[in-house]
This record gives sequence, structure tokens and C-alpha cells, in this order.
Amino acid sequence: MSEIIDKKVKTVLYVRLPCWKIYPGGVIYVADYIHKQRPEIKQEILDLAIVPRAERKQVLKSRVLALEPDVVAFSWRNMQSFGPHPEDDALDVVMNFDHSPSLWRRIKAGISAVSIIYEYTANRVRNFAFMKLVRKLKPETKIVVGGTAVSIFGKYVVKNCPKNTVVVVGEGEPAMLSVVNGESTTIGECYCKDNNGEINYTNRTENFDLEKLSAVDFGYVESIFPEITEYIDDFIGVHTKRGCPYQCHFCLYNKIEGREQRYRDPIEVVNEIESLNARYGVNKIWFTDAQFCSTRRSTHHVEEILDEIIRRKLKIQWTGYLRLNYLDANLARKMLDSGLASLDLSFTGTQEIINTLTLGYSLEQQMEAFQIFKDAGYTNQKVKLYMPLNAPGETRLTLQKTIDRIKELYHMFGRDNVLPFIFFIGIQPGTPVEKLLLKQGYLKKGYNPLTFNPFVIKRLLYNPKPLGGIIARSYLEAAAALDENSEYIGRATMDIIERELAKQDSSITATSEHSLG
Ligand code: B12
Ligand code: SF4
Repeated sequence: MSEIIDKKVKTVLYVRLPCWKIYPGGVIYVADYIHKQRPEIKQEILDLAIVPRAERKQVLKSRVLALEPDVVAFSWRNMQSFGPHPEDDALDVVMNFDHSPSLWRRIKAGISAVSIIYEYTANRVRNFAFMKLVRKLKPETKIVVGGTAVSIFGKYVVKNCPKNTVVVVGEGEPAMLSVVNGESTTIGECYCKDNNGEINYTNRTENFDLEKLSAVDFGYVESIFPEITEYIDDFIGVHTKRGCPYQCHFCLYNKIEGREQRYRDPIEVVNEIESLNARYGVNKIWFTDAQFCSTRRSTHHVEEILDEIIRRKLKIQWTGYLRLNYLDANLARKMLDSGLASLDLSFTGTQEIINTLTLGYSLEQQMEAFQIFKDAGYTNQKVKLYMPLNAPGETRLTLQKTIDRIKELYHMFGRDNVLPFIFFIGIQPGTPVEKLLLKQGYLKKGYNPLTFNPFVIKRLLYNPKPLGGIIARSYLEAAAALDENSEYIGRATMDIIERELAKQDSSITATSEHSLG
């Protein structure tokens, strides 16, 4: 138990740092929890994601001067956001720069890349400038920084923060409670920079008991964050559990949330959904768990939540990252009855790649699970395939097998309902794939994962030769043919890849026959 020092916190200003507009669920959970524990504390949330860029500094300044907060708590979501896919311009830029047959397009891509890198750099510099502004305006204020970006890059963030700052890695509720309680040591995994600029690291001793995370009190949240209404037309994030015991080679989620799965009370989860629905008419829910449905135990928990949604006849649509390991007909039926909007899942069409990436499931079982969905009354829900294309171990043969499996899914669900996302592995620090690629010399030892060097950034988006060129040129050809009547780009790309693989196969056969002859 850490010592309580005499610093009663009376006011907290939460500042959500700018990112693409997305419901700020993390900071809302933290503020709601603190209110339930310490209702006498005055809190406000300022969401810079919805303030026009030119006004952000001024708005922050006015809010700090008006509220005079004892604590300013920054929430930072994305820092290294290079995981481009067809809905992100950066994918076009990378593909064109490296692989376009047209010199002009390569030059144009180079110019766009400069502006993307500029934005990437400037965003980070601006975020630290917001913290420095607070420190300048209120030298005594404690600064706390949390959020997923910080959970991955905490050590880097703390170096650039002002003095008297706590950087919280992972979940924020217990850490924030110890800050507002004025405890001398912040609970949880933290980097604390004191008034002399010295940094101390404290490790997490125990995880937060998620049973304590009751349904968000939206009446209170709206009173401290009236702008919440700007989010209600889109998917709203609801958390049902934290943690993931798997270790897929490219993934960091189990580090951000821990390996042990901890669960919220299903009734509280559904109370939260119901109150979003009744208060704001929200009808699109994204279960923001690392994996909504993964282990056998989590499958039971999912089932309890779905049962409750069905029992209360809530008219919602929901989605989240899914694994189909333990799906059976009963659960599939419940998923559909409770409003499953789309199936969002990792997909690769060979057991070899599943094993290389240690995804921990059987392809045959996954394909059977798709059929179970089909038979359970599937109508026209989208099947979104997040494909780690050209991952380590990918060959022409595995790629072709993936295409064949996708065709089976077209057959099962209707071509228009299957969306293969052209995605590549983004190499993240501390993951097994990073270790492998360092060992293979693809990445240099001591490289900086937060570099602004565009050539290193490009390498972190893993799409190596020889397949990288085929995939990229196929994507560019599909993109060039896009008009309002055209195919979904992911499907068109997969078709062109297949054509290109076949062409190469026939030329290889012709060459070998020729040399044999
Ligand atoms: C669900 C999810 C999505 C969904 C979101 C759906 C929705 N409507 O909410 C979708 C698929 C849309 C999505 C998209 C993207 N995502 Co995403 N996403 C996630 C995921 C799995 C969960 C995030 C979440 O909402 N968690 C639930 C909430 C409650 O938790 P939280 O926000 O983390 O908050 C907790 C703590 O962080 C902390 N905390 C937060 N703020 C504060 C503040 C203080 C002061 C304190 C003390 C603590 C604190 O306490 C909170 C409660 O404990 C994470 C990975 C993960 N496991 O965390 C990636 C993650 C956040 N995403 C990431 C990225 C990069 C993206 C994209 C840019 C991908 C892309 N290339 O398009 C986009 C960007 C979206 C955007 N607009 O910004 C990265 C960000 C980190 C980074 N590498 O920079 C992550 C970490 C995944 C990764 N690659 O490692 N994402
Ligand atoms: S990809 Fe999904 S299942 Fe695999 S470790 Fe990450 S969160 Fe867990």
C-alpha cells in the first residue's frame, strides 16, 4: 500500500489527443470510474479530435485557465499508425512509390509520402507541445499520459514529456485512482518523471478487477463531455473483457492488455449498451476487446452477453474482432439473433501460414465454422477478412491456396458479401515477428520503431520480394480500374494476383520444358 501524501486532487481535465475521429471509449471508462470512486472531484473531458486543428492550442489554453485543474490527463491512442489498408490513402502511396510502372506515379507517390511523413512527425511534435503548454500555464499541475500509444511506446513518451509527469502503461483506472488519491507511488506499470526530470519505472503487481467496471453512467459523462453526441451515429466501443492468452506473431494486444483474460459482468455490459441505445439511439456497437470471442471460457461469457441482448430485445448491430475456434450452431444462431453486423477476422488460407504465425487454430475448423454461420440463418452480413498477405513463409503456393479458400467463401456467402482486406503485417516492437526479422537481417539491430525515416517506415510494412511486387502491381491495376460500378478493390486485387501467378507458372513451365528439350 503506497503512502498518501497531502495533495488532495479537486479537479481533473482529461485531454484526448487528436486522432481520426473515433469514440474515445478509454478515457470515458477512466473518467466514469474515477467519478464513481471519488464523486466530489470535478472532471471535464476535452476531445481534441473534434476541435479544428488551428484552434486546438487556444481551446486547450482556455480550458486549462478556466478549470485550473490539479491534474491534466492526456489520452493518446495512435502513434505509429502505419498499417494501411484499402481504406487508407497511405497504401496507394507505398504501392505506387515502390512498384508503379509509371515514373510519374512514382514521383507523385514520393511527393504524397513527404506530406504523410510530415503529418506523422508533426502530430507527435504537436502532442508533446500540448503537454508543454499545460506545464507552462500551470507549473504545479500533475500531468498524466495514458492510452494505447503510450502502452506500446511508454519509455519513449516519458523522455519527451515535461517534468512531473506520470506515463501509464496499460489500463488506466487503478493508476488514475492512485493519482487522484494523492498516493506517492502510482499503481500499475508507470514511468514517473519527477520535478528533477529523473525517471522511475514501477511494474504492475496486479491487474484491475474488471468486475468493478460497471455500466458507464452516460448522464454523468454527458455532463462533463457534452460533445459525446457527435459520436452517436457511428460504431460505439463497448469493452467486455481485457487480455488475450494467444501469441500471434505480429500482435501486441496481449502485451497492452495482458495475457490473462478478465471479464466484465455481462449484465453491466448490456446495461451499458441499453443505456446507449435508450439515451442516444445508438444502434451500432463495436466490442473493443482484443478478441471478442476467443477462448472456451470467453465463448461462455460472449454467450451470456448475447443472451441478455436477445432477452432485452435490443435492436442493435454489433461487431468486433472474432475467432471462430469454439463456434457451434447454437452460438452462431445467437450471434445472428442478437444483431451480428459483420464477421471481422484474420484470415489466411493455409495451415502452414497459420502455424508460422502461431495463430493457434485449425483452418479446416475455421472453414467449418463459416459453414455453421451459413447454416444458422446467415443473411447478408459482410465477411471481412483481415489477411496478413505475404507474411514470413508465404510462397506462390500458399498465396494461391488462400485465393482458393476465398473463392470457397464467395461461393458460401455470395461474392459481394466477402471483403478481403489487402493488409500487410505491420512490424511492431517486441513481437516475435520483429525478433525473427531482426535475426534474418531484414531489420537492423537497434533500429528505431518510431523513426521518421520513410525508408525504415516502409520496411516496417512487411511486403518483401519476390511476392511483394506481384501483390502491389495487382493492387495498383485494380485501383486504376476503380469506378462507381467496379468491384471491391480487395476482390479485384485477389483476382489479378491469381492471373499473375498463373502467368508466371506457365512461363516457368515453358522455360523448364525448353531447357529440358
Ligand atoms: C478495437 C480497435 C479498433 C477498432 C475501433 C472500433 C471502435 N469503434 O472503437 C477499429 C478497427 C475501427 C480500429 C481502427 C484503427 N486502429 Co485500432 N485498435 C483497437 C483495439 C483492439 C482496442 C482499442 C480500444 O478501444 N480499447 C478499449 C478501450 C476501453 O481501451 P483504451 O482506449 O486502450 O483505454 C484504456 C487504456 O489505454 C487507458 N487509457 C486510455 N486513455 C487514458 C488516459 C489516461 C490519463 C490514463 C491514465 C489511461 C488511459 O485506460 C483505458 C481503460 O483502461 C486496439 C488494440 C488494443 N488491444 O488495445 C487497437 C489499436 C488502438 N489500434 C491501432 C491502430 C494503429 C488503428 C488504426 C490506425 C489502424 C489503421 N491503420 O487503420 C485505425 C485508426 C482508428 C482511429 N480512428 O484512430 C493501434 C494504435 C497504437 C499504435 N500502433 O500507434 C492499436 C494499439 C493496435 C496496434 N496496432 O497495436 N481499431
Ligand atoms: S491477433 Fe488476436 S488472438 Fe492473436 S494475440 Fe492478438 S489479440 Fe490475441
